[in-house]
Amino acid sequence: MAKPILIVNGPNLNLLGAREPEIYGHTTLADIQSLCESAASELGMGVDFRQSNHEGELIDWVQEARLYHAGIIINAAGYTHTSVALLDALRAVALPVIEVHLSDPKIREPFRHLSYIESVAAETISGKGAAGYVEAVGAMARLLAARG
Ligand code: CA2
Repeated sequence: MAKPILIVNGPNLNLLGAREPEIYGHTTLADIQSLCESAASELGMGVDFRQSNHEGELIDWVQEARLYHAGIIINAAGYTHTSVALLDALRAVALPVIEVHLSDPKIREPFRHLSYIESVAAETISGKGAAGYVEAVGAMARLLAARG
């Protein structure tokens, strides 16, 4: 059985659909999980979809992915712009990484313009809402197929 893709979501994304719909839309994280599961299943893949508000837990999951997952799709949320530690973990596991954001941080406040994750990501998909996650699943399938 092929290893699943790990989809990691960072702090506050559990609030999706309940707060700030003008920025993040009305889709909940559970809706996004279902969309990703369907997209992956159509491509013959599985996904392991997680969210945490804790940097250390996100890092533990990334480290464990080395053994249990084929690649990592990550929306590190606020940690995108602050976490060298998460970047180090992503570098250490040496799995294919795709960065995804619901909004486009590059056209928001200046403190969101720096992404630590970007340097390790094969691709960054931003500003497409939940559809960006589905696109990321397709992109990961192509990356994994190209690696053989
Ligand atoms: O656009 C994205 O996906 C972000 O990663 C979302 C982060 C933000 O810090 C990044 O700059 C861009 C924030 C996630 C917080 O999500 C909320 C959802 C609903 C209500 C409040 C926060």
